[in-house]
Amino acid sequence: MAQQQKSSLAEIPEDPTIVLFGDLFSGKSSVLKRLTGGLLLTGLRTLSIVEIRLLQAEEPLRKISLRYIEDKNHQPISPWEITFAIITELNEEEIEEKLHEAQRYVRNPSIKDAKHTRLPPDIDELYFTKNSVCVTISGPDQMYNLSMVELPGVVRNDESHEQFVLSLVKEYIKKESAILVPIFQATSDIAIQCAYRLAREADPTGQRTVGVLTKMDRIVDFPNDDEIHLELATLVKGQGEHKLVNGTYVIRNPTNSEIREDPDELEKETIKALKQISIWRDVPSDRYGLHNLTIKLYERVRTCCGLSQIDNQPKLPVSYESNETSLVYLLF
Ligand SMILES: Nc1nc2c(ncn2[C@@H]2O[C@H](COP(=O)(O)OP(=O)(O)O)[C@@H](O)[C@H]2O)c(=O)[nH]1
Ligand SMILES: [Mg+2]
Repeated sequence: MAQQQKSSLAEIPEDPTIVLFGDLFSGKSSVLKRLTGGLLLTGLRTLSIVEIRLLQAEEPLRKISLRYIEDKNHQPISPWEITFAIITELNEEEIEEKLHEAQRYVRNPSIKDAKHTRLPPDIDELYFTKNSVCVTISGPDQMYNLSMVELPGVVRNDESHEQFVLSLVKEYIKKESAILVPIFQATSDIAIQCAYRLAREADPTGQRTVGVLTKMDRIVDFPNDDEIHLELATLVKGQGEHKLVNGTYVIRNPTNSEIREDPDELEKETIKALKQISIWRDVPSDRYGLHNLTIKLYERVRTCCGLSQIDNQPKLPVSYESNETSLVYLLF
């Protein structure tokens, strides 16, 4: 009987999870920030797993919780989770501070009561960890339960960290409920970026994958470098060695010195310059920009939830304001 219960529970489909993965500094946090409409994410560090959960609930609530699945020796434990802070009423700076603290608490799993126990002054028990920080955004208008996860970036100068991150990414993206979002950066060779191989191994047909190509503004100034442009345009069309049937989306994020500028305007400028280059002219126009990426992800989420694409089309905003094109906006 107990066995039966277990197997029927295992069949309950998990909520769709959009998983962002790729090399360190490829632009994962920047893309996540824009997908969530600039939501409170300035306090993220590259070593942590951060999950944004959008949930249907009666009461509107925003909170940070800590999820522990391993101890200070990286040994698996029965997963447990605690609410760390209710952030509904906090301002951006306060949320950033809470996020910073939360990311340290999950690296100190011996602390059982994070709310009432101080952090060690400098050294954490774990340098990298599978324990994660979760930001929950819930409310009555939320149409789907959906998570977005940014996984730590892959670095190549530290083998134990590299192995850790690679196995972590594999664990997340093998699930049927995962929507794979490999983040490629235009500034280095696609074939050597780990995201390409990981996506191909976990999703050979490409059905669950929606690629993202960042930093095209850094390449657009070299229009005569045909080989590079051809490789990138082929990736965007989904016609590379790994056939990405959903394509790859050209996303241009602000640099650190452009934080105060409108990201959509910057993106439009880069796209305009790119379309001047002949190789890019036959790339479908719906492969450019955050707005189109959002629509594609929305489509994948609906498919994952078993909903048809025809009825109840996304209530897309007419304007091109960053907040209004965000996935959070679409899904609320
Ligand atoms: N020029 C340019 N810089 C970008 C772009 N996307 C991200 N960056 C910059 O690349 C750096 C790393 O970005 P981040 O999102 O933190 O990468 P992560 O480590 O993958 O999360 C930051 O300085 C960003 O401002 C882009 O499209 N163009
Ligand atoms: Mg990051």
